[in-house]
Amino acid sequence: MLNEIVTKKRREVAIQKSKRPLSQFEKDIIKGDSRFRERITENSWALIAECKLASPAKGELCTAYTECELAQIYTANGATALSIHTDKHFKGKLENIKMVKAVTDLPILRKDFIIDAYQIYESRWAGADAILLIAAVLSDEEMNEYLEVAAMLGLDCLVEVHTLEELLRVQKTSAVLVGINNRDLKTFTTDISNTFALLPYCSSKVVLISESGIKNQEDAKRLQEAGVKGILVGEGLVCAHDIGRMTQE
Ligand code: IGP
Repeated sequence: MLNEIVTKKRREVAIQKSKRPLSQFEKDIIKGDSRFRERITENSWALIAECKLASPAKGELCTAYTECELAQIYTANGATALSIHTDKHFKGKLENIKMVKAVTDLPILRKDFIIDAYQIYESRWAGADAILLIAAVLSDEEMNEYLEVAAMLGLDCLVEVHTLEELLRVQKTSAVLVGINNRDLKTFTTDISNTFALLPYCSSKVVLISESGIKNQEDAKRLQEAGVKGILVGEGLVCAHDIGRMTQE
């Protein structure tokens, strides 16, 4: 699944680059420091609430709300930051960042498969505060280059790992925000014990976020007690009976 998505993404980015070269919009990019990492570190516990309408594994997840409506509910109920999908496998598009930005003050993470520096410029242009970098699809050179480009533009990075090998690679870079993904992107199955298994290998220098498969308050509490700084939750919120209450809890 992951390879397929990344192959499509490379094609998509190549087309986009020829349709709208960076030189055409580079002057419109507003640099300046993002508040994403700061928001996460200044709080004792962080919830990155993901406005997730669909996923490749489960199809449609939410029909009752739009991304903007979800963003408003999460903001009103105390989320720390928001994650917005811009990849089409999740029913996302780049414009969603601008739309959501208009209805919230919370910092926004662009959720996509970043495989080209062009997408980092595009993220800043769209108003994202942070981008996701997935170690599984990037070489060490790419990771270092993208971290540098993002820093130059004033964007924060959440660098995602799923395996110990990826965690050790990422800890050799300048990454500070590290996400342990409980979802195996090859099979799309989730298991939060992945966070507990990798925790002993995490450097004290990184700020840890546990991502995916977090279903309820009990999962959140166990992760908090184990020492992670925050969680990234999509389905668990979007599929809750009372989204607002779940966000608060
Ligand atoms: C949210 P969940 O299980 O709470 O809906 O997961 C988020 O972690 C997940 O969407 C995600 C993801 C990714 C999706 C994390 N990393 C990389 C696509 C690509």
